[in-house]
Amino acid sequence: MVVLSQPIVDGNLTHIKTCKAAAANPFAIPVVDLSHSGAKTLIVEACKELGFFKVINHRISMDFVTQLESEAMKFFKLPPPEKAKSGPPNPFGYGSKVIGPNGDVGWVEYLLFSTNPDLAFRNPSSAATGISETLWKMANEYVSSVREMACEVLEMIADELEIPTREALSRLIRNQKSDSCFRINHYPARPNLQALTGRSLIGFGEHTDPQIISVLRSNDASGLQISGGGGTRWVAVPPDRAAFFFIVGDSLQVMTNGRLRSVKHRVVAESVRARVSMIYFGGAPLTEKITALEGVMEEGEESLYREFTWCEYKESTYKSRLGDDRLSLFQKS
Ligand code: GA4
Repeated sequence: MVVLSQPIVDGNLTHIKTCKAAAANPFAIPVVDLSHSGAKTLIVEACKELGFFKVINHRISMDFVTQLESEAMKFFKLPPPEKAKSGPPNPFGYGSKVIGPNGDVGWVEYLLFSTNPDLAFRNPSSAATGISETLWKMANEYVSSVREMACEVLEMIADELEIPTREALSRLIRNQKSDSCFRINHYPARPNLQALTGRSLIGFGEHTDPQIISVLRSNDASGLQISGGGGTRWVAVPPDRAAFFFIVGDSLQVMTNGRLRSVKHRVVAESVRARVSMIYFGGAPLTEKITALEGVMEEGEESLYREFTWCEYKESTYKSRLGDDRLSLFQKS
């Protein structure tokens, strides 16, 4: 699908990219039943082929998740000046339309938190935050449960790849110093836009996640698309409010020397329903070397990437634009 930066007819939206309103190709997204004995094989297959899969039977209470979602919506319904008290997101806090520090924009507003050990904005200006105690508490509890599930999945990956230490990956995000974050995105509905222009707004532009693994959960509004067919087309991911979607990040690609692949994804804002998604990004501690794990390489296999720490990669990430190929800077030629 071709993305144009052509302006659309609406004063405050002219800077947001649009794409054809037509749906992306449907595609069978791999589904993993976490309680099934063959789960680890399916997970690794999906991570190799697509870098993406859906998890069911995960034991996380959906009532709790729905409550957290409505708490988050209470925040997003506050008047803009109230929400702005929790911003700007540099890098953590409330943000609206602006994504990251280098000029990316989208039809989205969000809360971005640092997660370790507890949720924080690490931004002194956001002391007078409009975020309720309940939202902080629930978001913290949510992150702990999702982190545990991510650890379980990372241990299955290590097992299946026959990495000698089962905790080689999970220890990185369980670590008190793990540099992880949590984001709640709200993509408001935009009822007249498609009728007016025949185009859809880009909510969150295409990118790969720099961390190890991301866990996404959304309400029933569509919009998430992943790059499929070796990067030749966009594939629509049907929403499922009861499931979690796992996204392989750049760090995991490096740690498996390219066996598992980070996947490009984006969100196209739906015109009729507002989309709310929550994403936990599991990252390594800043000083950790991001390099192929012991036991992953075949004899004589060369590392595809030069050695770097998560801190170096993160710094380079924050210098890049959302859609840049960040890993190519670390690839051996
Ligand atoms: C993409 C994945 C996560 O949402 C995120 C994003 C971060 C941000 O929103 O501040 C970045 C983006 C993400 C990659 C490139 C830089 C940094 C915006 C941006 C333009 C929190 C992350 O870790 O990297």
